[in-house]
Amino acid sequence: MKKSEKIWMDGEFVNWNEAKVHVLTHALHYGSSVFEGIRCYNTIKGPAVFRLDEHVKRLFDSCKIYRMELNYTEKEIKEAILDTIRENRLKSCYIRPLVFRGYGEMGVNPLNNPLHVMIAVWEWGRYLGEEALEKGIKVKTSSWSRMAPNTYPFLAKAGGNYLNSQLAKIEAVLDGYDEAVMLDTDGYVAEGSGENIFVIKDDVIYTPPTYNAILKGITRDFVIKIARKMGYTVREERIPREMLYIADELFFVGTAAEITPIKEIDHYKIRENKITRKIQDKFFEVINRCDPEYMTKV
Ligand code: PPE
Repeated sequence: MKKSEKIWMDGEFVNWNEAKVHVLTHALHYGSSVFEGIRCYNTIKGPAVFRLDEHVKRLFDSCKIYRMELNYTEKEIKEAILDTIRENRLKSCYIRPLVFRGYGEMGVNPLNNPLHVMIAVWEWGRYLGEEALEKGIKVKTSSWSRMAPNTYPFLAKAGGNYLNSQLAKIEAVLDGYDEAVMLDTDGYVAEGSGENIFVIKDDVIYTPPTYNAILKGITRDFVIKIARKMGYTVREERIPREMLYIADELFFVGTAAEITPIKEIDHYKIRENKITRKIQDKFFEVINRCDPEYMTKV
C-alpha cells in the first residue's frame, strides 16, 4: 500500500510508521473491531468525500450492535476524518476509520478493555485491478456461504465478518478468478467478499434485499436511487444462483470497487454492459461535479 504521513489515533496525529498497538490487543485475538471504508475524490470543486454522513452513521450503528460506547459524537468523527485528509494534504484517497477493543484483559469478554479509534487515509486506486472498471472482471460462486442469520450480524461492518470474506476471496484468487460471489445459507445470492451485487435481466435491475446476508452498502443505496431516477425499475428481491447465469448484465458496487462490471461468472459469459455503463457514468458524474446531495467538501 501507499503510505501517507499521519494517522489519527484517539484524537491525535501520529506518524504513519509509529501508529502501533500492543500484540495483546483484544481485536487481534477475537476480531473485536468495526470499521468503515470511505472515498474522497478530487472533484471540480476540490477534494470531497462521498456520502460521509451515511458512512459515519453506519460506523455508529456497528458500534451500537457490539456495545462499543464511543466517547465521540458523529460530528466529531466527521471532523476528524476531514482533518486527517487535510493533514495528509491528499486530493483523493481511501479513508479507513476503525474502532477496536484494545489491550487490557484477556478472554472473550471485551467489556473491560479500552476502546480505541483510528482514522487512516491513503491513495488507493482500482480495487479489483487496473482495467476492472472498463473491461469487467471474472468471478466464481464461492463454496463458502455468507453468515447465517443470528450468527454474525451482517448489518455491522465488523472486522470478524471478514474472515468469511477472506475464505471466499482466497478461494476465488487461487482458482484464477478476480472475486467471489457468495450465497446465503439458503443458496440465494448475497454479495461479493467486499461488494454488493446487481443483476440486470430484460431491463429490470435486481439486487438482494438487506435480510439476504448482505452489508447494507452505501454505494448500493446510491445505485438504487439513481437507477430509479434514471427511469429503471429496481427490485430488491431474493435472487436464485442460476439467475446470475442468464443475466444480461451483472455488476459489483462498493466504496473500494466503485461500479465494476462482471464479464464472466462460473465460466458463463455476460456479454452486455450497456446499463451498467450508464450507471457507472452517472456515479462518476455525481462525484466529479461534487453534487452537494452526496458530497462533503474537505
Ligand atoms: N459488502 C461487503 C461485504 C463489503 O465489505 C462492502 C464494502 C460492501 C458490501 C459495499 O458497501 P459500501 O462500501 O457501503 O458501498 N467493502 C469495503 C472494504 C473493502 C476492503 O477490502 O477493505 C469497501 O469497499 O470500502
